[in-house]
Amino acid sequence: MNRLKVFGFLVSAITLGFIYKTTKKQSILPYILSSISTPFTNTSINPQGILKEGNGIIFLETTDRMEPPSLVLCAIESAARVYTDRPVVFFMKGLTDINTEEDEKQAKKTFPSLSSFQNVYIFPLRMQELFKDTPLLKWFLKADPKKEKFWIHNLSDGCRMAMMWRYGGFYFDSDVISIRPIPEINFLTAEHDQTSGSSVFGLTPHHSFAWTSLNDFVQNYNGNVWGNQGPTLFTRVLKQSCELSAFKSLDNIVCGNISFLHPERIYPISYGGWKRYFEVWDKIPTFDNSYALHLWNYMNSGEKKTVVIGSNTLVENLYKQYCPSIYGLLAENATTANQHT
Ligand SMILES: *[C@@H]1O[C@H](CO)[C@@H](O)[C@H](O)[C@H]1NC(C)=O
Ligand SMILES: *[C@@H]1O[C@H](CO)[C@@H](O)[C@H](O)[C@H]1NC(C)=O
Ligand SMILES: *[C@@H]1O[C@H](CO)[C@@H](O)[C@H](O)[C@H]1NC(C)=O
Ligand SMILES: CC(=O)N[C@H]1CO[C@H](CO)[C@@H](O)[C@@H]1O
Repeated sequence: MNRLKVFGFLVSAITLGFIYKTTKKQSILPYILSSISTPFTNTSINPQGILKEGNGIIFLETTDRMEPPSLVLCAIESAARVYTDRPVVFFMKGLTDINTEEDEKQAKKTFPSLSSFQNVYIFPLRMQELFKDTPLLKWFLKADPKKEKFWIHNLSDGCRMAMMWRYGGFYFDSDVISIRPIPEINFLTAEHDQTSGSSVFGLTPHHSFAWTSLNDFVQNYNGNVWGNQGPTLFTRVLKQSCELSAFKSLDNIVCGNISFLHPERIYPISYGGWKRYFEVWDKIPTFDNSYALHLWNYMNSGEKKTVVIGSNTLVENLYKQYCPSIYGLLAENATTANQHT
């Protein structure tokens, strides 16, 4: 018996040695090794499992775009750094199947600035599946995207609420830079007195606010009016539960079991001032009263301002501090580009 084992061992050793020798030149060895290790990474993985605690941070890409701008990568990285103990999930419409840990690893390799974060996950956004068992399914199947002026925005508003209904947690727009944890569970964020933003909010799974909003979304759907599905809807539904008074201090306004956060918490620079993010400030603000910063990317869709390395703008300083990985890659590229000129 023992002799047989020794023999078996020798045969394996010789075979491996042979494979190694013959494949070294073409360096197929990594492939052989990775196929040997496949059984260990073929563990299946899905959003239901990852988000089962109801405390995930959710980002959405509702277009087929697969190369997100750096601001999107910054938003996700900053959340991964602030919420180290929570899953940060980026759902992308353009992504096909992610079924195993290996698929996940490969998908994350496409985003080098995110690949080292253990709490970041990327999954396909499958709308029909997402809308299943919600009032949105019928609306979605009936809609004609080509005829819809604000289709992507309408759709994105529907997706975020369906996500919160299904999984709970926090929803963040992909132009929101996280700077410290939001110490709330069920909350909406005020853009100004009486008006709720839809860029950042949190709910427990299957919260009544999400269900009411999904129904309201379908009933009052008007894709022609900008914001009808987003801020207007949030405010409308919130006002059903309580009278919103004006903020007198930084304290939240409590509305049933939902906290309504002061504008300073997420929108210390209001939408009219969005260009301030792309300007150089005498003194970099510390945003001590804010949890995250909404950069109003849709206000920027015309001018398409971006972070410029070495410009010392506010946004560059925010990148340096809150998403140093993507900042490092951008800076590296800028250096390389300079060397060529
Ligand atoms: C990996 O898992 C999938 C199902 O999740 C299965 O179909 C496939 O055969 C598995 N592959 C290996 C190499 O075990
Ligand atoms: C929140 O309050 C509503 C009533 O306004 C109630 O129906 C719902 O169950 C509550 N949800 C949670 C998670 O406490
Ligand atoms: C850096 O440049 C390479 C080559 O042009 C490009 O593929 C990559 O996306 C750039 N990285 C960043 C972070 O912009
Ligand atoms: C299904 C539906 O009602 N879609 C609306 C979305 O937006 C367009 C205009 O952009 C409206 O005309 C549709 O009624």
